[in-house]
Amino acid sequence: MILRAWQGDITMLAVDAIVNAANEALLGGGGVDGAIHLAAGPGLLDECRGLGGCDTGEAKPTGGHDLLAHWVVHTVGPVWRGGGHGEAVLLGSCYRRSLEVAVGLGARSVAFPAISTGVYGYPREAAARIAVDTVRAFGHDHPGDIYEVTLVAFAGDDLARYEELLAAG
Ligand code: AR6
Repeated sequence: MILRAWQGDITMLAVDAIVNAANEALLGGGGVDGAIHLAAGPGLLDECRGLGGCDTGEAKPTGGHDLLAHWVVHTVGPVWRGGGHGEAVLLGSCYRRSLEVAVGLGARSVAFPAISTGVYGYPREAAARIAVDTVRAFGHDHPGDIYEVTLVAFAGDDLARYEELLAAG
């Protein structure tokens, strides 16, 4: 599996599946969730209404509607509450479950935003480590299932942080 980092707007990516950092209602929101719904068009919200929400650490798929991506995998990251409330396990679960769902769809390329690091307040450094470690572990455990995973950096020094972790191999 190729694991790479890229800086920009995830809604612009022509990959098989993009991951959405949603909330448990799965009915849209701000941040990357808002950007994805805006770019996908109202059909995405219509489809999300039928999903019945999603637990934190879990993931559910929809079509990509007007996006370039064929699918959106909606996952719900943990709200940061100081680190002693299972946040790291839940964040790792978001990455792993999103990849499992993507494989189930037949996706070969997947892009992730930095789940939980915006409104949900997860420290960016710790979150980047979990993202890289969890996706790498998935690639080792499921060789050949996914061709390429893109970690999308949007804010601040996320790109440099991802690149440092990827170089450390
Ligand atoms: N492309 C890529 N990354 C983005 C984009 C974009 N277009 N826009 C923002 N980011 P957040 P959370 C980055 O707040 O912390 C929503 O209201 C952003 O810089 O979108 O998981 C949901 O509905 C940050 O690094 O998601 C939930 O209620 C990362 O995406 C809640 O926010 C995640 O920030 C989820 O909070």
